[in-house]
Amino acid sequence: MKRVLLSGFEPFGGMSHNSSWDVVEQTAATITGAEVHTVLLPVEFRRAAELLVQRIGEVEPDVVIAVGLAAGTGTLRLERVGINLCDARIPDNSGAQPVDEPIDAEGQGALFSTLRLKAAYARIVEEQIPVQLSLSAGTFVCNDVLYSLLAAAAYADSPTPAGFVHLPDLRTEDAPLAEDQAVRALDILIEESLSSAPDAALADGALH
Ligand code: PCA
Repeated sequence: MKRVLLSGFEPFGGMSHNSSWDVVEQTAATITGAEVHTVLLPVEFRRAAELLVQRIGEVEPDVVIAVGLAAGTGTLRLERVGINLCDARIPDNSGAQPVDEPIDAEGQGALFSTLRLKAAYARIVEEQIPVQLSLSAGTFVCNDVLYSLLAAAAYADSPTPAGFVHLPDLRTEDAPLAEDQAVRALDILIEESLSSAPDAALADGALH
């Protein structure tokens, strides 16, 4: 059976929960087509990425999907790109607040998700789950994890498909989607990304 590694985050920014971990746990409990491993990451620059990369070494997954919370957004966001920049508007959970620092001084400016995002996007839309392809995971810890994950996954002996999904806060009264819809979307993304076929060539790019 194929192995999948999912990560979620601890709460941060004064919140008491983080929907990313709810959804990761629920996905791991319900999925049947793959062996799902999980890791809960601290909201800390560097350390979160290091822990995820360490877990990749232990699990040797066929696909890695990191999940994070983007409170205040109205859709699931399939992140296409991680950028080599830390610029924190608030301190992370250890008090660190890097401003305009590279993640890797020697690294490339940006790295792209290697999940089959467009194929998954089309199927998630078909199921009427609010979703968008996103060109920025921000410059906080989630972007640090995405960039570092893509760098690690790319330099492995056999590159592992890897990427990131941002979720709205699913525990608010006016949450734009239900937890089981987020789980279903993640399930679709896993299924698509375990396929070795090239991504679907859909004209879904952003005009601006
Ligand atoms: N969201 C933050 C970090 C942890 C999380 O769940 C972010 O978007 O960077």
